[in-house]
Amino acid sequence: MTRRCNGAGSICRRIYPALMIAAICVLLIAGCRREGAKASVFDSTGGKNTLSKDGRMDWWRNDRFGMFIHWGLYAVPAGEWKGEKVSGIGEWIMEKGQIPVSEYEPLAKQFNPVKFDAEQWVQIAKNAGMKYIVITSKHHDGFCLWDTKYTDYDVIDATPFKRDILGELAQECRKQGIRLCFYHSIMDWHHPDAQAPFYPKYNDTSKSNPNFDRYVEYYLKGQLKELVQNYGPLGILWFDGEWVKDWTRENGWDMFDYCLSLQPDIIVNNRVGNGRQGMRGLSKSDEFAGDYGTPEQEIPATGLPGVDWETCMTMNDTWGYKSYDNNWKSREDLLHKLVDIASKGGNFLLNVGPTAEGLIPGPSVERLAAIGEWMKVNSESIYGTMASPLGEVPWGRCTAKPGKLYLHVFDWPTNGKLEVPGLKNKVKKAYLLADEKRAKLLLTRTSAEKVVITVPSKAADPVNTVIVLEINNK
Ligand code: FHN
Repeated sequence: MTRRCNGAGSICRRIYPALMIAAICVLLIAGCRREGAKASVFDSTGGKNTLSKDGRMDWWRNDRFGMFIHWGLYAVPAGEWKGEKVSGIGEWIMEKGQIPVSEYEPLAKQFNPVKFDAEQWVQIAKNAGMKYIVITSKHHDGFCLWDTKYTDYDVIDATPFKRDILGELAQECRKQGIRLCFYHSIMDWHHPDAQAPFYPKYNDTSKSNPNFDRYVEYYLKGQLKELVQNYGPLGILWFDGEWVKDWTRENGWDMFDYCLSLQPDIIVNNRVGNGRQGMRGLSKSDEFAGDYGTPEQEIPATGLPGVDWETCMTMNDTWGYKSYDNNWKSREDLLHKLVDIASKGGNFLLNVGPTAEGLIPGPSVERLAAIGEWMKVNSESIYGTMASPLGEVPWGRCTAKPGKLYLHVFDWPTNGKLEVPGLKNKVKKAYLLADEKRAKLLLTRTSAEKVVITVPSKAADPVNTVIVLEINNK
């Protein structure tokens, strides 16, 4: 494959030295600015950015629920290589299978997802109650799902499909009022200035690439600018793969400022910085760039007051499509996770891994539809809510708004008496959220800290029935 401008052309040799000097200056400034800006936490673009962090985060804190989409060439082998199953998450087949670039690249010729329908995908997300979509513009394998001028290793130049997937999604998201966001990998197993030379261990974090800064300044930043300018405004730039040895804390701040310079109200996750504490996902401190923490495949045990976080999770055991991974979480479990996360003040980014044909797997569609049925009745108890002010409750979870508590009852009391511990506030009224008449439920205060609600013998929804309490704020 003739590579265009990703590290070999003559023009590059002339502009690179200038770029290098620019890069060093930027990093030096970033370094000393960081010292100065510690106090202002994450809003540090020196006045360039009119919106405060709170201003930028407002929609995100309200919306609570998004769709993660891992899609790319790895959907073609779907977990198998040369007839052998390859263990691990599907999108890592190039690394787990130790596949050379020369053997992996030709997958592009087989990538022809004729059943891809942006309208249907966005509709599936919207019907589930999801308010934003984060799709892999480029994952670790380096393949680009849009028409980029920085390489031919993209859906337009390298595949028979030749349709601008991100362009079609951007249009549909605008039409259906869903915020489009891009996942973008800092680690790149295809780019010669990034981790391609580390073959067969592309993910070798002990290795460094002397040309990595060139990759950052020219390729990574160039493509991010393309994505924001061609498909924006975007909601979030969701970075990943920041654990490579060459990515520094300064790189993180520099990239954070760069993203805000491209779009002042954009949100950038904490994987732009390299302070993430593993799968726990929160940054070690505010020394590291990023607007919010990203726990992966796990939910914090308790709420994290004052911390913005978003748990990302698979529905089975893989992010990218694997034909034989059918270890699907139940719809009940997924709904309980959404409520558990909201009750702790977090967002839920739930993943789908479409097939190489362009279809979201059936079991994912079913589960999202089921969550959507519940959200149609109960979304008031998720959007715009805050973490529960109550401690642990034995029957489920609680979310809150000023003057209101939403009791999410997973285990309906067989005796028709729901005990609510830890509630000192005066309760003015209790009713079932699903009851349009909002008929009053009988309330009894049994102690300074406990009220008992008399409820119907049968739960309106066995998975989660919501009772609303109208309370005095103090
Ligand atoms: O390596 C990736 C993985 O493929 C997937 O994209 C997840 C999603 O958050 N992030 C990384 C693992 O932490």
